[in-house]
Amino acid sequence: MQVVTPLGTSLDIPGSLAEDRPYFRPDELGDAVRYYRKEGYVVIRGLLPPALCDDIRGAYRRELRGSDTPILRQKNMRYERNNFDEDGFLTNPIFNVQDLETRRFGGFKGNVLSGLTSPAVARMTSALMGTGPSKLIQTMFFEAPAGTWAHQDSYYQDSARDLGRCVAGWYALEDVDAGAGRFYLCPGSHRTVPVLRNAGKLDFATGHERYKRAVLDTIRAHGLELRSPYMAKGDVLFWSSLTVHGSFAATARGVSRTSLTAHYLPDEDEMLQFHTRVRGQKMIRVNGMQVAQLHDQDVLRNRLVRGIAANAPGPYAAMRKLAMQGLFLAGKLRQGQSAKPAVSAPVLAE
Ligand SMILES: O=C(O)CCC(=O)C(=O)O
Ligand SMILES: [Fe+2]
Repeated sequence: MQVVTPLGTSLDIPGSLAEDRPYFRPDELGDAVRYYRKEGYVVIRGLLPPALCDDIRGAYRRELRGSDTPILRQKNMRYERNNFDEDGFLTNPIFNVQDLETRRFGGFKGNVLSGLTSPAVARMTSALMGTGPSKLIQTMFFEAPAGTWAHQDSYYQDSARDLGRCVAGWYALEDVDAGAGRFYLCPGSHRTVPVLRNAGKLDFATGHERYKRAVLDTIRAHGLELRSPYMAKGDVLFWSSLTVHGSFAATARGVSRTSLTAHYLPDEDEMLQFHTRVRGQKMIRVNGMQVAQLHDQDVLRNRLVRGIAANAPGPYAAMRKLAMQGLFLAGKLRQGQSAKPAVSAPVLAE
């Protein structure tokens, strides 16, 4: 099927399993790791049991879909109520499922975390990182096509030890139609392009739109390939925090791309946020894996913040923006106005 890329070009992407590379089964660990190191991503077919995918979607429909509780969202980091497109698919993806209030959303949260921390996943993420055990630091839930801009995850979060140590997974909870805004990545970009720093003209507080344009310019300048694997229910695509990726705009109607994404770090690494600060996180343990929480909604104080944020979104957003600008300004002052990144050169995954 032909889709339009963010460069305005047209691209043929596989519409079925038969049209794509076979990639790897969960037991082909060594080959999968070699592929990941070379290409900056790998697909593992059937890593999540299809029955669990159905359970997650069922719990979403039961607990979340009809709820009017404000929830933190991936697109704008605001507490919002659910929004749906004309086809009834959720358009504001959920940020950090692990922070959802257990009393309201316990079934959904439990099913999601059981998938994202399963022993099969833990084995894979730690093998891909080539370190010891891995921990889960961030999650998202999508239903409608998102059309996410091209980026390297490193710009938003990475390991404070070395850039590129963070591994993320895109979990298909259904067979994803080629017209439903499929996830894409640029193979090999973790090795061949530099890390675009969250600093100076491209910083998150004042230069986020410039950053998005700079990533597209980088894709053009390096002649990067865009690749969009076919994702069947239970397949997981892992990529490096240095690999350029995003998702296409929808080209068909009435199709969803129900999915989870999850970001992992080696257990002992701290999380670096915006290439600027080490972000401490509260850790819980699920399935033997450490899971980081940022805005745990089981804590009253966080629910009060949610109430303020949801009822006065304007002032809350303005406050957040100011805090963010302060963060980058403080960074620049520390570095003698040089806008030099807080970390040294990345260690590439190869
Ligand atoms: O699936 C998407 O639209 C983007 C997901 C993504 O970029 C991420 O989770 O890091
Ligand atoms: Fe991403």
